[in-house]
Amino acid sequence: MGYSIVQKIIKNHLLSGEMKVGEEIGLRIDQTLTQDATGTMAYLQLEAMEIDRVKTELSVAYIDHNTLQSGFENADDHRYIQTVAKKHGLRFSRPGNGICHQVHLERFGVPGKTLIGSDSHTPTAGGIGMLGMGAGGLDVAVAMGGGAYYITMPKVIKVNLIGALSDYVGAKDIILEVLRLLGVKGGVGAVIEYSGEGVKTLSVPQRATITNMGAELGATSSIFPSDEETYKFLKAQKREADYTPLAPDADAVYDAEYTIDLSALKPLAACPHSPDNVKAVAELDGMKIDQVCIGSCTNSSLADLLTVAAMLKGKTVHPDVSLSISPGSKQVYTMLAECGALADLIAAGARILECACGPCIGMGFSPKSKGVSLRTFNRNFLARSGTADASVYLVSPETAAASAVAGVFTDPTKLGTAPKIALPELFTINDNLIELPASVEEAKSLSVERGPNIKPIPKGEAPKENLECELILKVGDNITTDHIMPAGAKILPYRSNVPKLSEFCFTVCDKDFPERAKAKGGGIILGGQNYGQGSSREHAALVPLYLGIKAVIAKSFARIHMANLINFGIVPMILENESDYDKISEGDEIAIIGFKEAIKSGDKAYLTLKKTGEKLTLNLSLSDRQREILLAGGTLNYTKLKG
Ligand code: MIC
Ligand code: SF4
Repeated sequence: MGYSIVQKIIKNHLLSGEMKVGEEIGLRIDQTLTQDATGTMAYLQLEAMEIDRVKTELSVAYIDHNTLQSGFENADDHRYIQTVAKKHGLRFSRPGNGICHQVHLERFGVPGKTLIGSDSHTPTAGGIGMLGMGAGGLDVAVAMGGGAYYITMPKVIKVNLIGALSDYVGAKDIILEVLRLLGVKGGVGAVIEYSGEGVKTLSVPQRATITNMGAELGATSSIFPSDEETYKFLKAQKREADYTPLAPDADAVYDAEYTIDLSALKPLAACPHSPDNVKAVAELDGMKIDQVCIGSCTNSSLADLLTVAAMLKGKTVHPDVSLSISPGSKQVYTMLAECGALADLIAAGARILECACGPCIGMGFSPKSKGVSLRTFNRNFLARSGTADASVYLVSPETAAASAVAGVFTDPTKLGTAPKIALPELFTINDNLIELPASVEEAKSLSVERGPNIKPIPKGEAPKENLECELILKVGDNITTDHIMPAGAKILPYRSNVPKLSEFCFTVCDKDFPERAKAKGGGIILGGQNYGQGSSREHAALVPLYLGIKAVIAKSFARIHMANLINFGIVPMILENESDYDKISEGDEIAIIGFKEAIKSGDKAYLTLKKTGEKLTLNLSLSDRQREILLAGGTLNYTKLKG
């Protein structure tokens, strides 16, 4: 039996375990990336593990999330990351250089290699045939120290692309179609591999839009073959030496297969508040809108923004609409300026923001009350925009531009023939905002700068024999890390300050949660399906740990969040019978007798509901390594014990 692309990469990087779907495997990681909102924690953990020098082929620390700097906090974090990077052997991408995934694709990604990043959209690198995976900061720190990264051997889902996109239909519409087909849980435990004749018609930036939003499917990663288009892209970046062709074997076997006819696709939109709530733009046509935001790691490439500029040229953004544009990288921004497209955007009334995440993570540009916002981003979770009652729709740059001018939701295919965008054979390359690390010798005398906002990381504790506490919070299906630990301009400055951050934990669902958790000294949380989907932020585990949460029970967990819970010693348990969910109410006193023993060796634990005496069965689907970590009270303690 032949191998798929992802199986080939895994085979070349396998450090432990067997390549059997569902088994835990350890992978050698060639490259890592961090961004600043998760980076401070990752580097504090790197320091705590006493790793002097990174052992990867390449590690890059990006500053792209917390760039508002409305107080000293972000600037302190930036300086900490800059000094820690220099000392420990990492490249540092300065603020202003762009969004981590866009810059990594342009300047560092290599087909066939592995990359983990403390950001869930790290699979963007799959656009050039690299196996990119999102991870918690602690896992990234371990990989920087040369340790393995553990995942469960994924299934491989093949998405066969046939035909070619019509005018005004974009790569975003392809991934929205995949989301419509598979849903936000549809990729859990799987890597999505794209193949078929249609692949050849897509450029690397288009492919990267698709692999980027594989995160919204819950997939471990998404990947495209490495072919002539990949070569063309790398050559344009003067990196053709990094090219290797990559294709599946002719007899590769897949766990599932879907076919999408690109020629039949129409513009799509993900409606509030989930990326899989997909409708045709034609159905929404005419709906009044208030805001359009173009950018984010999904759709901020040169090709995307040249398309938008061509559509806006000579026009004016509708008076009732506010349009923001954030270029993905300094390279994109520079090239837009060089060819005059930037002037067209400015003339049309676009509000140009710096090349960073910006409104995507709620850093400014919150819509008006009950506002309708069209965004080329990847997430439209409740309140993520900063306005809880706003309606956020995820759309392509083509739909965004057409709607910005019309003032209403507009199907761009109505506009006739689309402008033809020619990409240059050579991009403008200037890596002057990427600072190189100090030499081993120089590094010895360098010190790391730590501002007062950087507070110690809470420590996990070994579990007690029995767990007796209150079910302190009950939530529904598809709870995102934006519910657990919201972001946005007010909260993000405290990413390095867990005590302060704890004041916001779960407030999207229940504004009294932080106070209640503090008053009761913690407890257990009950969730539904796909608990913890979305971002890789380990704060969604660290903050509950700080508030005394010992375990989370759910119908199912999202991959990265489950790994983060284990890393910080919070025990994830799965309801054996999903219908038991209805038997437990918030405020119930519960007991799990033999809790520690179950973690040590059991597949099951038994929860007694004190109000009725009824016993419910919980599954502990853990590897031996994960059991040891939980028994030690988290990965930091575990690493210390292992010496
Ligand atoms: C996001 O898109 O939610 C983020 C902000 O990039 C997160 C990381 C974070 O919370 O810092 C992600 O996707 O992992
Ligand atoms: Fe930044 Fe948004 Fe991409 Fe997250 S999804 S990395 S916040 S641009």
